[in-house]
Amino acid sequence: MKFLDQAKIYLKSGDGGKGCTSFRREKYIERGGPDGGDGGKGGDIIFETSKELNTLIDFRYQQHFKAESGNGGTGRNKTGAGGNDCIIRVPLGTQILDEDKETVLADLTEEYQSMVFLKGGDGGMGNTNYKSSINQAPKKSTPGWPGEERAVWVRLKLIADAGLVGLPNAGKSTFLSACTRAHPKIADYPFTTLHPNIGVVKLDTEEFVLADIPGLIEGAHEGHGLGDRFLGHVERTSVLLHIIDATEDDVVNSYNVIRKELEEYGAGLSSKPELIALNKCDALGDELSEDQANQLRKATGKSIYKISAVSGDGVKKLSYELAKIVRENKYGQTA
Ligand SMILES: Nc1nc2c(ncn2[C@@H]2O[C@H](COP(=O)(O)OP(=O)(O)OP(=O)(O)O)[C@@H](O)[C@H]2O)c(=O)[nH]1
Ligand SMILES: [Mg+2]
Repeated sequence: MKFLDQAKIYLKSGDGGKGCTSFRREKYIERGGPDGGDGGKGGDIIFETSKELNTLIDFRYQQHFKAESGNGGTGRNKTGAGGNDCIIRVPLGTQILDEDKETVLADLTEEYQSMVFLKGGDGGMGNTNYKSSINQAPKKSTPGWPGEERAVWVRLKLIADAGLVGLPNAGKSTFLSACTRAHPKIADYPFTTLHPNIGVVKLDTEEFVLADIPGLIEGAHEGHGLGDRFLGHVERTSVLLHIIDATEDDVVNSYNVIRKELEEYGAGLSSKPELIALNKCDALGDELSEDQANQLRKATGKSIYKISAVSGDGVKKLSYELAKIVRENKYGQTA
């Protein structure tokens, strides 16, 4: 699947149609009054969410969107036809940002959410509107109001319930493929994952969406590695699963590097509930992995889940723990 999570696009709503100047002309009726109709309204620019989409890739091929202009009014008091709206379909979790790339103008998080973003211009007035007791034959009509024009950024922040974080090569994508039907790229080198992947973890009676993002390294917030912009995709999750490679010499350092990046990124990531998994325990054997787990326990004061994403050991249990936190966070249920 191709993935694109931000794009700049140019929008223009339709101009209003011109009002018409016209006079009634019929046999035997001399000096028929004004009968110029109003112009039609220009089409709106509308954003609409669609569950079928999960990337903004379509914007790589089209950046300009224009709604139709309204038609001009005509004689016999006929109003011009309104211009067609331009409907732009976006995935759930899409934000519309101003050109500064910071000010959030709209946040489209719900299914079938539809939002008129730029209104089409109103149609101009036909001369019928200007008829008065002192002017029975006004020639005046007005042009339509212009549509609005604006450049914006669209940015996708995936809507997932749980997010995977960790250093490159820790086994995040392997974990995703172990508990969902997603098939992310997995390989024995850093930065295998270049864009987020999502999958649905299905348990007996519940399910949740898990997001896998590219690995972070020290200084990611300053642009090192792939940077930290993919962290946006786990901003809306209920819980983070921090995956640590047990075969690393200093697992506590691995943990701290990522925690620091989460803090630097902000957006509440460092205060989100976090579960810690020590992965690749199969490669170390029981004793050594217990040593590593102890180091982490001591340093963090938290439970450490020993797992192997390759053999599947401990993955189910951890999935249930994640589901529990998601449930509590989303629905406020503890049972
Ligand atoms: N022995 C062992 N190897 C593992 C385990 N989990 C992952 N690996 C291996 O570790 C390497 C990296 O795995 P990935 O899942 O691609 O790691 P990642 O964290 O997604 O890496 P990036 O996408 O680069 O951030 C691959 O060669 C995996 O086969 C595990 O539980 N045991
Ligand atoms: Mg990966």
